[in-house]
Amino acid sequence: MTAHYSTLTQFIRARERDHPGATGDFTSLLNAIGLAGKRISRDVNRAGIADIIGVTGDTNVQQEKVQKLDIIANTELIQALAPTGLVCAIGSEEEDEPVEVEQGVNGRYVVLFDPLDGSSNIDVCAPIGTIFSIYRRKTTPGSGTNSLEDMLQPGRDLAAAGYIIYGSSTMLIYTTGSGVHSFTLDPAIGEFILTNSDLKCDGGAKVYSTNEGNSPRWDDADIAWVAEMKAEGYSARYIGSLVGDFHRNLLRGGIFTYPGDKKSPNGKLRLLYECAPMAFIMEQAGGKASDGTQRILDIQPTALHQRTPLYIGGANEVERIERLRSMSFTQ
Ligand code: P6P
Repeated sequence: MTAHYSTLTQFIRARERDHPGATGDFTSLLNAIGLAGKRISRDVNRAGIADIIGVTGDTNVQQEKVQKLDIIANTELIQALAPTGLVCAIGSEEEDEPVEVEQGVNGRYVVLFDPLDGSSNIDVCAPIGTIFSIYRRKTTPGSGTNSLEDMLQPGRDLAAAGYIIYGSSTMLIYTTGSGVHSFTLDPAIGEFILTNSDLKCDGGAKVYSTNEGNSPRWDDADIAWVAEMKAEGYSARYIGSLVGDFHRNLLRGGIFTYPGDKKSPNGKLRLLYECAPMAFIMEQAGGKASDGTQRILDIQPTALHQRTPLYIGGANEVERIERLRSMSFTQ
């Protein structure tokens, strides 16, 4: 039997053929994101040489220092998506407000992304990534789009979500709700090659991933949960880059948490372009994602950059912390 060698485009086209009436729009969208991912991968891998490491001196709407590569990645994603004519508006961690896309006035999608999550880790060569959400437009084309209405949709309505991780290799992982598919970039030919057509989070690794440095500000449920993990022999693994921590747990099992605390009751991670896309992927891979009391995918967003506590990974671990948190509420 010949080896099944599928590029990202071949794989998506084959699956579009499974959906009668598919227009090929989705292939164009994901190819555009893949193109931006190839450019960002090239830039990240030569950052120290091309003098694009470091900060711009600005701070973004998140009050975080903006890295030069944050802006480069943000620009490359917008430059790749706009010409498709399929995207009416773009939401980005690096943009205070939605970006209306002139070429996409009749576009049927909105795309939100964190262009380079974990970018403060670039200078130490830790894995970083692009995280993206794709929603179907709710407003009528030509109706003077209200982009926020198109963007503030719960994760359960996502058309697709994915991430590109720039690590020891560059990988693109996405789901449209029919399983999780992973591709590895072959830089020699500039193609993302299929590596797993139905990725499952069933590795069973006893790993918990959280920033325990914040524990003095945690509530008793989070403190109790980590104590239980330690008592049961779980190992701690924390890169400090969501895409890196998430990808390890997706492949091997385990749980990642970024709880709310006394200083930041809603935690640090953003719902629309970090937590919801990762929750969609994790649920499709057989895991769970919660804010401690409800599914991440059921949260109705009210603001573009809103944050949420995040507990994501193996179903058993997430259910355990939800039980603990419900008990602490009754104490
Ligand atoms: P802390 C990176 O800045 C990021 O947004 C995520 O990628 C990562 O999971 C988190 O922040 C790390 O935050 O407070 O542990 O450094």
